Amino acid sequence: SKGTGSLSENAGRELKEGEEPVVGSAGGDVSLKDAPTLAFPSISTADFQFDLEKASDIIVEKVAKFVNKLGNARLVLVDLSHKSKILSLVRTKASEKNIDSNKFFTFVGDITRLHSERGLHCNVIANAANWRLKPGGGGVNAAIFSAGGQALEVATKEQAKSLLPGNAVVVPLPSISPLLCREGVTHVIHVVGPNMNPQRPNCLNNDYIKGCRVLQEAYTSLFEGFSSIVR
Ligand code: AR6
Repeated sequence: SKGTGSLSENAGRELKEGEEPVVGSAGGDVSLKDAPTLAFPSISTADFQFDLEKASDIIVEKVAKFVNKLGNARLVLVDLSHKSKILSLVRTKASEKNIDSNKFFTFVGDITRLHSERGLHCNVIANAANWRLKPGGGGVNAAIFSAGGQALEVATKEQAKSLLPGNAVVVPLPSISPLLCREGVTHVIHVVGPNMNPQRPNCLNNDYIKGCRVLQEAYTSLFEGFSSIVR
């Protein structure tokens, strides 16, 4: 049922998790599936142990600020499970702010397999990276570097050697990367968020004044990076 149907079929109905919005337009049914789309994970909220309430406030605030500056482009917050707490917090807060659900929605799936397994085409994906921009470490970083192959590692090194928390770097993918061949992902944007995990570098020791500022900067850098690709 994904990617089919017209506006009239879908009108008045809430989109479920894992479902794509579909709209009609004058002259026939036109799916939004080819609109430029950024899929991004919730930065810092798993391995980096950032507070979910605070993170969800920041995600919704930054999405609200950017979503209407991106033309027809879409922003999609992704997580692995239907039980994801961050997805449900963000959904609630986004609907309270009346954010257009055609332009921003949540989606359940592996961010490295959204097209092949879930039928959602995202031309850009974001990574919750580490400051060394190195593979491994678990979470979405391990998944993206593994799916991107050697080509992603090489392309990343060409753009930056390291990244401070709050910053993002846009990496164009070479055509040999499986993320491009299989998933149609043309760019990965690495983002380093604030870290509250004492076992990881640059721990902020629960300083949420600084932490929130760094997370806000991280999403600003991410959405500005996406905007530079879309333009
Ligand atoms: N697809 C979609 N979402 C995912 C996936 C996936 N394959 N894997 C995890 N998530 P995390 P952080 C979600 O821990 O907290 C690494 O070791 C996950 O459920 O990946 O910023 C790096 O090297 C959560 O909602 O990132 C860094 O050192 C979100 O992605 C450190 O972890 C982010 O979780 C960064 O930690």
